[in-house]
This record gives sequence, C-alpha cells and structure tokens, in this order.
Amino acid sequence: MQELNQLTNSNRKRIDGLLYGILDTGYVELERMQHVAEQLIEGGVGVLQLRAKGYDSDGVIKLVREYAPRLAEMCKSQGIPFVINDFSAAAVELQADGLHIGQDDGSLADVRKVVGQRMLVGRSTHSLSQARAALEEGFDYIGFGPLFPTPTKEGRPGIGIEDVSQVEKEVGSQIPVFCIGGIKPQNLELVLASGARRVVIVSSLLQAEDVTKATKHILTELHAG
Ligand code: TZP
Ligand code: MG
Repeated sequence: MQELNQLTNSNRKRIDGLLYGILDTGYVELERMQHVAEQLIEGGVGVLQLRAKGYDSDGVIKLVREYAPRLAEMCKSQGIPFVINDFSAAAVELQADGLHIGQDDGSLADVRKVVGQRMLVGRSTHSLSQARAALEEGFDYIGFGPLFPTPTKEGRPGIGIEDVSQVEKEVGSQIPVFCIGGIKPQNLELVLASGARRVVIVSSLLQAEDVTKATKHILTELHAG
C-alpha cells in the first residue's frame, strides 16, 4: 500500500509551505478575489484554497469557471498548489492541484474515483483519532482543529492545543499537518509553543488592513518557531 501510494502520488504537487491561505467568499467579495489572492501569494502563502461558503454545486461550478482559472494561473506561476474546498466536480473541471474535504465527505478511495490519482486530497480532522485515520487512509495532508472557536466555522467548539504536539509527532512526521481555527498573531506564539509547525489562517489575514504585510508577519513567526 505504501509502495502504491509512493508510485501514484509522484505526480502530485508538493505541499511544503508553512502557511495555508484560504480565499473565503464569506470574507472576500468576488470582485476583490484576485487582488486578495495576489496579496496572499506575495505575502508568501505556500498553498491557496478557494472556499466558496454558501454556494451550492451549480453555484460553485459557475464561480470556478469565472474566477478560478486566473487564480490557478497565479498559483501555478508561483509554484504553489491551488486547492478547491469541498466540491470535487469543480476541482476536476478546473484540473485543480488539490481538493479539500471534511469528515462527512466520504472515503479517500471514493473521492479518488472522481478526482483521480494526480490531485492532492486533504482532510479536515477534529481529533487525534481522526488525524491518525486520515494518515492511515492515505490523505496528502490534514487540517487539525478548530483549535479555538471561530466565526469562520460557526457552531464548532475549539478542540484546544493539548493534542497538537502528539499529532505533529505521529502524523506531521509523515504528511503536512496544518493547525486551523481561530489562529491569529496574538495567539500564534502559544500555538507554536504547543508543537504546531504549519497553520491555516483565514479571517485574521483576510480582514487585515494590509493582507500582504499581515501574511509576511505570520510567516516570519512560523519560520522562527
Ligand atoms: N475548518 C476548521 S476551522 C476553519 C475551517 C475552515 C476556519 C478557520 O478560519 P479562521 O478565520 O482562521 O479561524
Ligand atoms: Mg468541507
């Protein structure tokens, strides 16, 4: 299985950044999407995801057709993976570098039947056991959180930082683990001290006065941490 995985994932883009940026339509109007993407990329995100909050599958296809090719092109020219959240059909249509799915979005094997072997597939995990299961299943990377409650993912309790070092040790030694949820400059030191290496930050970057500057600032801390 391990050998098969090594063979089949050789064409996938590598995820080696420390900061995963998300273009979330809940925070960024469509007209500003390209500009904000440029800022996140200039700031140094190592992955960029399009998260179409509140869209159904038809809406996402339209959104992807209109806006995503330019975003994908920008990511390609910077050599960073462009990932679509949740919608496998949209990811396939765009030939995105990656698809990100949640706990309720089926098995990796079923998703691979739709997206093929070339695409990176990441999984949201909310506990150590889910993180272990995602590694075992063969996901390319995981999100781990939300560490803290966050308006970006309303109604989900924070899982805290207690398991971060263990998840890094067991899972992060094999595939990238991105801690997520309520992370911002004010608590980044605490998150890093708990053992995190890589993070996803959404609202704190998208709502910053200067997105590029805020992104660079976070990256400096991550490299120092
Ligand atoms: N999944 C778990 S928490 C979260 C997602 C998509 C949102 C993170 O956003 P923020 O604004 O950085 O808390
Ligand atoms: Mg999802």
